[in-house]
Amino acid sequence: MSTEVSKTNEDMLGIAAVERETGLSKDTLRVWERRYGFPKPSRDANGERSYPSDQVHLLRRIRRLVDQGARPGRIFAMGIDAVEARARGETPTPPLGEVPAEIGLLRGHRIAELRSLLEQAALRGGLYEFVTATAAPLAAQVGEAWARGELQVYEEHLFSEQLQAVLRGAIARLDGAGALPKVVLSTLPGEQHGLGLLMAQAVFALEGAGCVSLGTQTPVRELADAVRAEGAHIVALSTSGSYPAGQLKDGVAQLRAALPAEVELWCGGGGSARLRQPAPGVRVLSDLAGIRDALDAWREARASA
Ligand code: B12
Repeated sequence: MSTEVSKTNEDMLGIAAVERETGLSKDTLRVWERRYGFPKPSRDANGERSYPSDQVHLLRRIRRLVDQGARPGRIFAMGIDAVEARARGETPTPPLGEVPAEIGLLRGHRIAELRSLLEQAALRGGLYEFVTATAAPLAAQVGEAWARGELQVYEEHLFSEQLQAVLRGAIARLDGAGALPKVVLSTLPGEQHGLGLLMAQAVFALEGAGCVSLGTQTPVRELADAVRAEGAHIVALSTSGSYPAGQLKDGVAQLRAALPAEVELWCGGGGSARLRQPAPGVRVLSDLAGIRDALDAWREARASA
């Protein structure tokens, strides 16, 4: 299956036409672009904003929801599908399956289109659905295509860069100021895989935790220093299946010993299942959905302490 995402000039509208079509003022269009990263116009030959018709269609749907009383910040965080479904009194619909189109764009080196397809998927279905139902399966498919020799290493890097940018943009739009618990996120030295870490950060932030991500490969001592400096309550580690099991056990044991006793250590990612009998104070989360339950348990324990 391939989704046609190329644009001809006739598909593109200037800002005045978009204002007429959607009823959203030019100011609103520019403010949303700056604040929420959507719409995302390209520039025409004169440097003026130029909007493809699929973005105009989404803007019309957003306008309808705003007219019904939905706040734009909520629409951009939850996704249009979820807010529309809620307005109809239904549970949210699953996101569109666009995986093959995205890999097709990657192989065709149509990177700007890949990026906007990912951004629109995140906007339509909301960040949680995007992470669990689009980004994670897509990363796995890219990995499989690479393992079969259908994608080159640099193409996989290009993909990771686009997905990271989309996830970082969406996370930055969530307001985590003063949120509890405070979670420091990283991977152990030698673990370069950072997409799972970002996905976990997105879910922590959506569940109302305060996130401090150190990126990948933080030395154990530095991680413990960061936890103390930030006054964090939890360390979340991400480990892929390629990380050597012995190194993982040693790294987790060293980190546990370096952390204050009251700070919890939560491990996730494809490699963490190998921590079969985790030491006291170490918790293995089997998937992203486990973050919500673990946070609920942490908050309950704190409330009753
Ligand atoms: C992109 C990518 C890379 C990029 C990473 C770039 C980056 N900035 O992240 C680069 C090119 C660096 C890379 C390198 C390698 N990679 Co690689 N890579 C991938 C790919 C395509 C996606 C990576 C990814 O982040 N996955 C991680 C997430 C999305 O998956 P996950 O770990 O299962 O996590 C899920 C959950 O567990 C959860 N989760 C993750 N973290 C956390 C944390 C918490 C707290 C919680 C609750 C949940 C949670 O969220 C995820 C979504 O559900 C995968 C394919 C795949 N199937 O994942 C291969 C893959 C992981 N790589 C693999 C390999 C073999 C390697 C290399 C060894 C290749 C080589 N020979 O050099 C090196 C190792 C580098 C290193 N030292 O770390 C293999 C691992 C095989 C295995 N044994 O499992 C995979 C599976 C590809 C494959 N099909 O063979 N890779």
